Amino acid sequence: MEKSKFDDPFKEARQDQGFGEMNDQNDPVKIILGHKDVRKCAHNWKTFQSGGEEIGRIVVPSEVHIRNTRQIPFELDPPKHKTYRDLLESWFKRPLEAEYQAELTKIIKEIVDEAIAEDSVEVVEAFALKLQSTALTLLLNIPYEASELWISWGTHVFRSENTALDSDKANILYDYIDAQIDKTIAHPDDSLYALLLNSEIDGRKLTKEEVKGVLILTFAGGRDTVINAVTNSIAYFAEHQNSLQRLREQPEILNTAIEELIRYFSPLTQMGRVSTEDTQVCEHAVKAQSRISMCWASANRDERVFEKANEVVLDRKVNPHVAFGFGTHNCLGATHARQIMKILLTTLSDKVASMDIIEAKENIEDLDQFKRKVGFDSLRVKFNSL
Ligand code: HEM
Ligand code: EMZ
Repeated sequence: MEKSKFDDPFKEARQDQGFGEMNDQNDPVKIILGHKDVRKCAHNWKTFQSGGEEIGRIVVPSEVHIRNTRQIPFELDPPKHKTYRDLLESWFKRPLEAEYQAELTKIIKEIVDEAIAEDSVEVVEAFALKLQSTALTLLLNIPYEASELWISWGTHVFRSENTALDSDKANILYDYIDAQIDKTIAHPDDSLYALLLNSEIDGRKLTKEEVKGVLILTFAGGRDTVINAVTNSIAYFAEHQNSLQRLREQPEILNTAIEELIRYFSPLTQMGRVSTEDTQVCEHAVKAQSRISMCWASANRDERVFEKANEVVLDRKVNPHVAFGFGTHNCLGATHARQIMKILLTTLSDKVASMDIIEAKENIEDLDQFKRKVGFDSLRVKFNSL
């Protein structure tokens, strides 16, 4: 059995009725599975809201019991959403700058060289978490050393092994961000914290709580997703040595290959919304104030949209995947995530001849009706130098 294979557990339900159901902490979720329906719901922010009263309820599993800070701009709807998003847009485009890419290349080369020098590496902790955390220092524009503490937190910020939601762990992140905000007020610098503390909305400064909301989202939203994208890519190229060779010989397919890997892995399985009115999805009633979710992972395997949907086609020509979301809330961190993937794949194809998987423990998400592999709890790999 290939370790890098990610099955589509949604196929039958998607074809039969277009949705599935999950009893998440006694607050059920109707999981929308088809590509067209997912895009329709994501587009319809008036009916399917992100910014409802109950903070954390749009996340599946729901975070209402572990979080009372609103994540910004994620848990806001238009027109408010745009005012905050406009503050962030150009900062999150910095990964397109040459200097940023040079720094990121340095970081990634060092991690790959280290991996080659070892007999074998546990990729999730020693490679992907390290890469994600050190790269995040660039996005926040703070010293590299800050990443050491984040790495010590382990891969998840809201979860620990066997606990989907761990409030003690979440509090470590919240307290840390509070302290960083106070530190930046006392000693202003050029970080994302400082940018936000100096920003104004509707003629007033952002509150500390709002700044905290942006930072929690940046830490949480960009953590597991990047770790899974990186780890799953290593597993894929370990088992498809020819594909690594192909990237070496045909670097012009690199961007297309990245989109395809992101489609295939869909590192964020789903995201929810709360309905503002009695309505219908897939000819099924949805009551006001109930939850739906858009299953990006299922939409990305919809056979009506993607030929050979369950295969990785590195040079796939048309690829309208929704792994980074769709419409209003499309991923703000996508530029950063794509640069990480681009530099990682280039560096691997430059330096690594092949990789051998020695041991793998899969990470399976439990969505009641569906069990979905999203990545690995651990993946031990031997990197063979070119
Ligand atoms: C939004 C996926 C990396 C920050 C989203 C959404 C998806 C997604 C599907 C839409 C959520 C919705 O519609 O409610 C991913 C994937 C990633 C990734 C697959 C990696 C491969 C990152 C990174 C960051 C980040 C690295 C930042 C450090 C955000 C933010 C939003 C968002 C701030 C909310 C945007 C808004 O509400 O306007 N992401 N993400 N993401 N993501 Fe990502
Ligand atoms: C939230 C979410 C953001 C949530 C765009 O997605 O990512 C999840 O991993 C977090 O648990 O709090 O940040």
